[in-house]
Amino acid sequence: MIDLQKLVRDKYDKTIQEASNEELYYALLDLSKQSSNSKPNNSSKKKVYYISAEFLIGKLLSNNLINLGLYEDVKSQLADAGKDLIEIESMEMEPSLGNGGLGRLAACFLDSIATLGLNGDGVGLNYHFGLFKQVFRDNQQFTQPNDWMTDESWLEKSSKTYEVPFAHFKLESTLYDIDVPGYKTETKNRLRLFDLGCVDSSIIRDGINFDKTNILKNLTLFLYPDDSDRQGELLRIFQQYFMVSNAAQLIIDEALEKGSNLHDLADYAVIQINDTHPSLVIPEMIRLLTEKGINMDEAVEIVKSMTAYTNHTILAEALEKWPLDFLEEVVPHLVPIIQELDRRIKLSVADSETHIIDSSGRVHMAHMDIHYGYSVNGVAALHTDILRSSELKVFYDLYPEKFNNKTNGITFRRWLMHCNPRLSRYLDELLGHGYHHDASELETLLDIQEKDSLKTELEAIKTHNKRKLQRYLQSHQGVTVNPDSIFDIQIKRMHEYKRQQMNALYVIYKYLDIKAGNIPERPLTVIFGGKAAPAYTIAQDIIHLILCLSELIANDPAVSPHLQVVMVENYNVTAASFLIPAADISEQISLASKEASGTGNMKFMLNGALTLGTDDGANVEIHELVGSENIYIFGKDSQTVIDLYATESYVAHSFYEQEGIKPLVDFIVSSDLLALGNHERLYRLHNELIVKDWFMTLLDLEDYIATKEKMLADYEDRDAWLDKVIVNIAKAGFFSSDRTIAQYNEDIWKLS
Ligand code: 26V
Repeated sequence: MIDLQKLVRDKYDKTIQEASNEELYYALLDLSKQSSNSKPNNSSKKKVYYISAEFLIGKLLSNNLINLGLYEDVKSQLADAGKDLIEIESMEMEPSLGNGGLGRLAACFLDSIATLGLNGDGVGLNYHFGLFKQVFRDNQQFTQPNDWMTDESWLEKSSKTYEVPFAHFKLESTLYDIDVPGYKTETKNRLRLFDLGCVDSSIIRDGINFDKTNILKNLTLFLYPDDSDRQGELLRIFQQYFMVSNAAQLIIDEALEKGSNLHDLADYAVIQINDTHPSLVIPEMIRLLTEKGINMDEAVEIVKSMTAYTNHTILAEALEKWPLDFLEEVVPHLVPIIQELDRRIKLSVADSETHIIDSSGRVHMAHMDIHYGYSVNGVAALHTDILRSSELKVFYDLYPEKFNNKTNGITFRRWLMHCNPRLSRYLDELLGHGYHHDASELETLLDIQEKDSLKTELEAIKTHNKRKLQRYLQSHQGVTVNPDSIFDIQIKRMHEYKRQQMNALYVIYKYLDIKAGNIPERPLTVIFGGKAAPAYTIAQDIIHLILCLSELIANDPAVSPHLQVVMVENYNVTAASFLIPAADISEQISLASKEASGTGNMKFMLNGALTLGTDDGANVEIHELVGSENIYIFGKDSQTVIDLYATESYVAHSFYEQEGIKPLVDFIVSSDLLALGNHERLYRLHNELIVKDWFMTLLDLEDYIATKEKMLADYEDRDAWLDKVIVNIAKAGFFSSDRTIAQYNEDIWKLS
């Protein structure tokens, strides 16, 4: 039992009642840090280093309290003093050190690695402003720096520093650690974030612009600075090399401390490369080993036996290829090593598609990972199949044994226990605590006889969570939503392949239908959330369309009682934790074959929403697990889509001409919307959909609308709907990241 009164008195000379929420937050920060500090670091011999440019950890207070076993005690002591933990944790700044799924996955993985008692640290960069803060003005997205770092925080400065050599200067790094306590474990792991002392935020000008050439001042300022120009690309290479050189030095250091002679380095360390951003660790590790006296052939073999690569996308534009002369400019000492690695491949493999350096002198990072690592994995069964059969087929033919699938997962500590305490407590009462450690035990929910009270309770929990979201949206952006409506939610990065524009076309359909006199049985609230990359014009246009629709509908008294559109401003992990437990419908509507996995789909399912989705990414596995009667699948399948691309036979215009589709698309440039919006943006989006529509929105639109209408009708049979909800919660256990990490360990890392 902790003495919270004493803690607050010692720090602030106040009682809990007298202390402000901010003071209570800092007192609880101290408490959790002390508690995790008292645990030893995991010190077993072999360790996994999960290197990633992104760790979207979100706010940590509640999660750490849960993992440290302090949550209930703290919550009740606060409640006794009339304080609310939700309000106290709202004082914490969210470290947005990631873009979306890839970064959030890394954060879930750290939680699971620690929880399974495995020795593994995350290694990345300490971006001072992380991902930009999104604000809406004139129905458009604007960007501001997200100043998340405070004097007292989870970051602990360590005494480690390394020298990182660049072409014209050397930089000395500093290392910050964030403790990662597992769920009720004896030991802890860490997230190691490298930084640079001389970074200077005064170079930031309006919004998030800054001098991209001033590396000493900008290196760790922002996550993914805009790389649409040469300077931006060079900065990305500076960041990536800074990250991996530090990582490689740390790995060697820790192995030497444990008694490695470097020849046996692979017995001490395994590196998981999270997408290609950390790929330069391969030549850097070889460089460091040869510097320490190991010959090139052996260094290559050592690195090969300790490096594994995860692919997170099949989108060609996202596969990194750095021009060799850019690398020459930033890290000339790596160039001969990369050339040598390429030379060896060219000697043995004729197919130029597999070469590391292509005929235009560009270095294909993924190719280097596949040739010089021992494992290549995709992140969902369908994704891995597509890698094997098409995207990476030439490599699969060369190295079939390297390819494996690891279907993504999510940590139930954050995405159930923390974000949905009512549901989690109810499941505890019904099922006991076994599912906390073995999520597959959720399936026993299917055996519960008392289905009626179960349904009543699930309904009450959903309503409670809708009210909680209502309060959040009210305070967050002054929007009032109706908790008696159906909550239909699409939250993820803005991207054409994710097809938020298709959902917006549904909204237009519904708006016109209500205008035509078809009043729905129950109001519908369509909620979007997501940031668009600043250089991604069409994604900004889609946000603009959604915001204009939201305004149009809100101001139309004939429609607004029945339909509401909300675009959540600055969607982030915190917002997700309010949105997901409140959802009835989970929108997972990417063009089949394009979403590698998705992880939001898993979070919604676990929290009792039904999926409206295509057979894409992990939706395929959700579909298989819950059965066709418990999910709403629509649209063309991945093979059809792949064939359409191969034969170049998708013609958007022919779909546009269809009777049901043309009026919806044309509404984008109707006088109603043009009166509210920016003409250039709306016309550009309209034109894009008709003449290009690269991600085939119109192909699936009709089926999407019909399936959503069916879903809304089905919602009215509450008994049948809740049966489906129960199956979804019960089958969600497979998507625990504890399962994913156990598989990574079993097949790839082999830690004891
Ligand atoms: C990156 C870029 C960068 C350049 C512009 C276009 C573009 C488009 C997509 C990406 C994706 C980067 C990789 C990524 O975030 N993948 C996500 O990884 C998640 C975790 O495995 C997975 O659930 C998502 O399906 C996948 O999109």
